[in-house]
Amino acid sequence: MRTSVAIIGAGPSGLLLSQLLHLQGIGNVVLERRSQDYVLGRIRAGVLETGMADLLRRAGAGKRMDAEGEIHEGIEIAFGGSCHRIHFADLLDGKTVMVYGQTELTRDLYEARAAMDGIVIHGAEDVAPHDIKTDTPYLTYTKDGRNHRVVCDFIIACDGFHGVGRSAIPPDILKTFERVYPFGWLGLLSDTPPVADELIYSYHERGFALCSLRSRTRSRYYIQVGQDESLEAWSDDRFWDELKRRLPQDIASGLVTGPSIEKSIAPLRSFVAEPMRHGRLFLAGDAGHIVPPTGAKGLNLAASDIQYLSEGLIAHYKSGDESGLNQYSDRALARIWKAERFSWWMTMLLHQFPQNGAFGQRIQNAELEYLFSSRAALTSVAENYVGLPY
Ligand code: FAS
Ligand code: PHB
Repeated sequence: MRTSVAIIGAGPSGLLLSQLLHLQGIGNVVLERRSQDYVLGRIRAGVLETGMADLLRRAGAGKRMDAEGEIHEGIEIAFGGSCHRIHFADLLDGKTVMVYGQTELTRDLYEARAAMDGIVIHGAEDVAPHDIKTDTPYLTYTKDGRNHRVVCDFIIACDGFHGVGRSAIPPDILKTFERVYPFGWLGLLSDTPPVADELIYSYHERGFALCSLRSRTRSRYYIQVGQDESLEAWSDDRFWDELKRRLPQDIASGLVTGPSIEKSIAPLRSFVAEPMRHGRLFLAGDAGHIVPPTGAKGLNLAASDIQYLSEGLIAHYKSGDESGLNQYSDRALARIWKAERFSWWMTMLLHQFPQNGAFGQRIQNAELEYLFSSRAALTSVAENYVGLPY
């Protein structure tokens, strides 16, 4: 097969890029190793920056988000037994975030791809990039026991943290930066009404907790757990009891519990790969970077990568202008590192680090008290949370 752009991975990054290119008449193929059901079965992000929401609308996949998503004007930070609001709209002249699950937006992107007869090949195994330093790179893969080749102009690795794209960059070229946190997030999804109108991030001596939502009838909760914690050790009842202990009394008393429809533990790490281009291979989304989900940046960084990359590819094909592609890595990394900083800072602020001792806890408490004593500090958190400019 021959196409202009070969994309590895049908997560939000790959599907969004595929849709944006197709809308400009640029042929592309997406190779996904899992089934569509598997991709849609993953429960991940919930908060969209304006940039991501606008990109989905431009991709013709924003209708259901605008109908079913929730506009949130702020978040709550719980500490010292009560909640404290960060009011984005007040601090930033009306700026907000959209609360709409990644699973749903991925479904919307799939539907938009199908409506345009986009080519998304599932069950593509052993995907491998070749000749990425030439003008005729190609991908090989196997499906149903048969070998296939996709000859293209560009290969875009949207294949996530565990994908193959990044490893195609020679080790003497690729630099990686990583911090692994000594805990994970145990997440639970339930068809119960959210405990509050907005998200609550809770700093508590027993550990971090987050109360989020997917709709007025579906809630998403997280609690910090040990790095080696096993899911089997956490019955629903144990999860609900622990969550209540980490919330202010007035919030905990209003928590509606119910059976989990999904429960999983995600490890937390900060990770960046540089550069995000090597010859005709580009990295986008989690293939190039990972953030701890505390700042709700993971999916939103994928959006700015895809915006920059789609602009560069469209300029290449429409006018032979290579500047967007040549600047992509530096431009994307400049925004990535600012989001890495914010996500790291939110994680260090709100989680328990026993190894940091009592001094560490005093510093966290001082940080929180300063934050809510200073409009400047609140404005800084707000502008990072709603999303820095592209
Ligand atoms: P993805 O990982 O979503 O998609 C990559 C795709 O490539 C997958 O479908 C995979 O099957 C496919 N693939 C991988 N290797 C392949 C190969 N060799 N061949 C073909 N296909 C291959 N972000 C937040 O903002 N908030 C959160 O709460 C949050 N929670 C998360 C929880 C977990 C467990 C994880 C892993 C991530 C979480 N994230 C969160 C981040 C997440 O939302 C990502 O930022 C987002 O999925 C990025 O999308 P993609 O770059 O498309 O990568
Ligand atoms: C979620 O709803 O899954 C979510 C929201 C905000 C975060 C992380 C996860 O920071």
